[in-house]
Amino acid sequence: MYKRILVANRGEIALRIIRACRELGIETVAIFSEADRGAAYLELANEAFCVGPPKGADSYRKIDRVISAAEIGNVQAIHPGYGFLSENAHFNEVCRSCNIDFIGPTPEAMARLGDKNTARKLAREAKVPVVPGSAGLISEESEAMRVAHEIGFPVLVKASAGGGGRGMRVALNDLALKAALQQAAAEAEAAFGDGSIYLEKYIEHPRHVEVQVLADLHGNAVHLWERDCSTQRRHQKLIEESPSPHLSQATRVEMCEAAVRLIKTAGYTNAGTVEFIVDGSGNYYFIEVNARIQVEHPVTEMIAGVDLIKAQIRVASGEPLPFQQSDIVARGAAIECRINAEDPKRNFQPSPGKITRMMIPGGYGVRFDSHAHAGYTVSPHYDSMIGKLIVHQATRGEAIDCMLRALAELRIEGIQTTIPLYREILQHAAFVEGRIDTTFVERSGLTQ
Ligand code: MV4
Repeated sequence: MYKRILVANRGEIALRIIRACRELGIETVAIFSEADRGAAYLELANEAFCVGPPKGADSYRKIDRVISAAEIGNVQAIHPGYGFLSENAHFNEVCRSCNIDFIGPTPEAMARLGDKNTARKLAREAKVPVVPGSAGLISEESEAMRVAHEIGFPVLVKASAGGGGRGMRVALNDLALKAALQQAAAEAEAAFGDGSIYLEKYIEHPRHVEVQVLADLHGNAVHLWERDCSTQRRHQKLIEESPSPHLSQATRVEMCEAAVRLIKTAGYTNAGTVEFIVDGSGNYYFIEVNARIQVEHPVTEMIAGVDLIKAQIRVASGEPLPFQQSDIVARGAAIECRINAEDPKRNFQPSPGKITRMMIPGGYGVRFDSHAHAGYTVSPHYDSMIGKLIVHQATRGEAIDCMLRALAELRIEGIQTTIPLYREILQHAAFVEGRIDTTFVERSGLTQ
């Protein structure tokens, strides 16, 4: 096991990783930008280095500075958290060349799955259902037309380098498809320096269901069941839950087993998420792999009873998985609300500033993962998430009641937050009945 690791992140996930390390008896080296100087969680690390000015691009994303901190800090491994350098295959490779373990998949597996077209090919190879569409990349307009007529409109043009909804265009007919091809390619070229595109049938009103997977360096891989992340707005997840409501047990098992086949085929190790969309008839289709620990991992930890961060560190250091698939039993229902410093009444405008008062909920089945506290100043330089409220109860109904109670206890004063929105969503008939898809929030009128 490692003696000392560097946490290449900030905020709640840095705190979450430091806590796991402390329990494992591992020392931690933290990094911070000038905007995070003096942050409370830095006190919990054994050492902390400033890596630059407030902007993420000038600090947490700067490979040379992060590696310098790792070298001076004398660590054996780096945990990248989520965002920043977490899915950067080049950084992953630099770690390897510096003899520092990257706590995540290999650079090769990361690059293979980071490219959506390659990931789709691997899925087909693993007999994992993909959305009907082009066999590979589209290079000719005529080819796109042919595929579109074969699968039928509406179609979706996707950027191979994209993800999380960037570089996607829906087309309803030939004329719109011509424009969509140009726009998606141009957007992807500008954003990722790679204008490669492919085509899929557009699935309307899909649910977003993702499968948590975990694999060691000895060929063992398991899934830890699914999370439903359909309750989102403009590709920003709001609420995540497990199990996914209205998913049949047969489909759930099939999907989770498909996810394991895919990561085995890809030679993927460590923790990852296999994303699917599920249509109104319960058909599921692979869309992409997230090669990192995700924000919503606590939902899975609660229902599966596995500390995913500790598991990541253990498997990265070479330990075999301490359990097999049959040991991973899903128990009860868990829900997470992302608490953001945003004003839902003003189009989710960021609301940075000083938290003057904060009261944290507790009680049976309540967990609050946050780096914020009374007196903490939310910086305008980063993602506006200031905490995650997670509940775990025997049933979904009880989890909703528990979340409403916990949200009523949670007081954050001095800034605007998304807390009031969650109280409305959790009482909305469609949510209560589990009739959620990726269009639910926007159609509900709750965010107008
Ligand atoms: C789709 C789709 C419908 N049909 N693919 C959006 C982000 C990226 N992960 C994939 N996404 C979608 N792919 C086909 N063929 C609808 C979405 C989508 C979506 C997916 C997951 C979560 C939220 C979403 C919101 C809008 C659209």
